[in-house]
Amino acid sequence: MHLPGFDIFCRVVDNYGDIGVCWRLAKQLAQHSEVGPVRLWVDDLASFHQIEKCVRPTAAQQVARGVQIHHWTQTLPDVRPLEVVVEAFACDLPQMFLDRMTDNLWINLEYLSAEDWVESCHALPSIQPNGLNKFFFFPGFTPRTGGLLREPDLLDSQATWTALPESRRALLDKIGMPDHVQGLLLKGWRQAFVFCYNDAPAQALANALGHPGQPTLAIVPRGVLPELSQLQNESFQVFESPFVDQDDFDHLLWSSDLNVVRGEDSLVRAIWAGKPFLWHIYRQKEDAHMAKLDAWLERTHLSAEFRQTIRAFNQTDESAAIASLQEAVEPRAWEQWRMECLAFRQAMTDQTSLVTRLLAFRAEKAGSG
Ligand code: TRH
Repeated sequence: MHLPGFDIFCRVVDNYGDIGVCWRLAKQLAQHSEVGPVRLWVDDLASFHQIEKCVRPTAAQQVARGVQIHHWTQTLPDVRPLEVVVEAFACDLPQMFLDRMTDNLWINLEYLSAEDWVESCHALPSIQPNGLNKFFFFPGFTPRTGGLLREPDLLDSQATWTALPESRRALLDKIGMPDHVQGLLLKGWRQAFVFCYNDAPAQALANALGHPGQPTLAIVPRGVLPELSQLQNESFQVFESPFVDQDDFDHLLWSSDLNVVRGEDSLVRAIWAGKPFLWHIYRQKEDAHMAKLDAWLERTHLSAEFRQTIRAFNQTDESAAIASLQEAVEPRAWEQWRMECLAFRQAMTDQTSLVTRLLAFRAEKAGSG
């Protein structure tokens, strides 16, 4: 059987979202029984190394997790493009590739959005100067979009991992958490994982989570929301963690009671974790991000009170954020929030994954070509 190969091009523009999404896609394709070789071309291996430690920042070529990784520089090796060429986030393919593409399927993988227009733009072609069609592939939350990245065995892996208390203990050891801090968790402190942008309402988090009846330990990746550690008190403590591989990033989300996430990859992973979470969306000019947030909140079917909590967390009125978050972490509301996040996860896992849809799209195009 002919198995399609994939070339994925990734330019790291800012932060870790670009490489985060491309690395998940590459790993999932490489593990798929109906996919041939997978090559990932990345212009910034140092950022890549942050989220996958086995990637060597100085290697021009290397293999990791079944993916051939190439440093994307001015001079590329003399290769023929594989059947499917994925240009992530309109990163502009190298001329050498454009010149050599003939009947390849050219996909532009777009940013994730829950807005309505995504359904009408998903999978549309656009004819390019080299005569090929480039297809716009939009990830999304509905069946008429490109779907969300999800490993086929994700929920089983999560259940197996969380069933073993040793897994969590090993993870906490690995991130260097001292025994006396782990002891707080053993005593029943809530664990929050906080990966937000630095303009998040730190005071709201510290006030709401630092309740004497229900204290919280926040695990915060180094460099994220530094203000939070100045707000520690007897019922709110902060542990600064190092950057970990994506697998352990997921483990941190799975083992936390509350997650605070930010870009598109961490948002999707928080959905899969199935725990209460706050999405701290990337702020844009003229509050354009609020329309994106509202479109997404609509799709979650969360109750109005939790939508309000997430909205307030993304707005400048810190007292509103404190009040709303304080209500959400009260035991009855908390349980409701937890159930609703599980229901949202279920609704999303009932849909096919992005890789399944991408392969179906490729099969359809191969059949019609
Ligand atoms: O890094 P981000 O903030 O990226 C975002 C998005 O790209 C967004 O589209 C862009 O507009 C904005 O930057 C400027 O957040 P995101 O998308 O959640 O990606 C983070 C990645 O880093 C994710 O794959 C998880 C990974 N990660 C680890 O693997 N280990 C870690 O320890 C941490 C903290 C993150």
